[in-house]
Amino acid sequence: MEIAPGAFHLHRRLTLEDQRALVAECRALVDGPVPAYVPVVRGGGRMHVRMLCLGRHWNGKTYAYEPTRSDFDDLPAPPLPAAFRRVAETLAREVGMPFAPDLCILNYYDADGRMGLHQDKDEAERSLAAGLPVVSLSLGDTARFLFGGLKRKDPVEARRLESGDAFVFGGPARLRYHGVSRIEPGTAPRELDLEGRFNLTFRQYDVD
Ligand SMILES: O=C(O)CCC(=O)C(=O)O
Repeated sequence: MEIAPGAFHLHRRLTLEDQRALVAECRALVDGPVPAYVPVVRGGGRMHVRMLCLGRHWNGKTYAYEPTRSDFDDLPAPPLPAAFRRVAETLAREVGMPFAPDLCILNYYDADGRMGLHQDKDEAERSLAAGLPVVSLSLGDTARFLFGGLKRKDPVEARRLESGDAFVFGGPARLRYHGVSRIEPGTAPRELDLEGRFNLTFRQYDVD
């Protein structure tokens, strides 16, 4: 399960029952009073996901975190649900990493969804230096997940992230490039009654 130092792929880690509960909460959130939206990033490109940040908002124009969505509608980021936080803490503990997540980026991918290779490096310097992990949960359709190195041009490994999988990268892997090249439509477990994919990435903005 440790695929590289500090990077763990926990295959089918969540039960279907847990997945169903998380999917119900994701659905309510993305279509709730502070809905998910398609960010337009620095340079003018539209992302290929619908995004909703919980706990803290990630601004796609400034690449900085902020309490309200000043790049879109000025609404406050909804709080991080306690149940989400507990799942992420448990997963980090399982792989031996300290973690007190206070924010989550929830992305919805439709059949054409994807995300270019990038590093998650907008959290506080101390959080990155401590190697506090990113904990990622996949729900619904399978994603072709790309996991590279610390430089953009490093070789990239493709992994299939299935519904219920967790992927944790911290310590020496915290700043590795990663992305999603495509979704495999129609692969979500029937029991979830979900077209597309939710991905939740939990982070801890700063050390305590
Ligand atoms: O959807 C995924 O598996 C990756 C998401 C991601 O890279 C991110 O939110 O920064």
